[in-house]
Amino acid sequence: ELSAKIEAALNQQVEMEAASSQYYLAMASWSEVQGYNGVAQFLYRHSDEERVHMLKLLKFINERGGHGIVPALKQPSLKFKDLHNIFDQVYTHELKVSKEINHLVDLSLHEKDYATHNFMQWYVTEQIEEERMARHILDKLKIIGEDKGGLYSFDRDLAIFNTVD
Ligand code: OFO
Repeated sequence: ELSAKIEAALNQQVEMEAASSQYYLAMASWSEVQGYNGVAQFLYRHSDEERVHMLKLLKFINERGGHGIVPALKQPSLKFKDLHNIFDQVYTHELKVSKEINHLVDLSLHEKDYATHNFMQWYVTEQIEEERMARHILDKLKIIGEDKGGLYSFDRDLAIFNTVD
């Protein structure tokens, strides 16, 4: 059985994952309009993965006798300066998500909710991967700088860059 405190915290995380999905969807759409189809494919996939993260939490809440709340969503940023700007935002956002996940892990221990603590380990592992991926992409973009040929190859490579959800 979930305590009211844990249920509220889990629902907050539902909202964060849903917001992540929206952010990445807006980035995908912008990239597609700019002609970066590979980047767009990558971001559409990433947006879908965030929805899966959201659903997993929602179902866990319901399984444990709570009520998973479908959140209202704010409109995300629609315009971006360039790809550097997009992936800077992805990285910053993932760091923020990791912080929230850690907070939930902390809280579940504090509340002696070991089932939630155990469930959250999947997210801890996932965030290692999310941060690693965002850092890896930023490193590549740093090498490329403003080189047009580099950006062209980057876009092509991202179409098949695998993310693990
Ligand atoms: Fe849900 O992992 Fe990214 O935000």
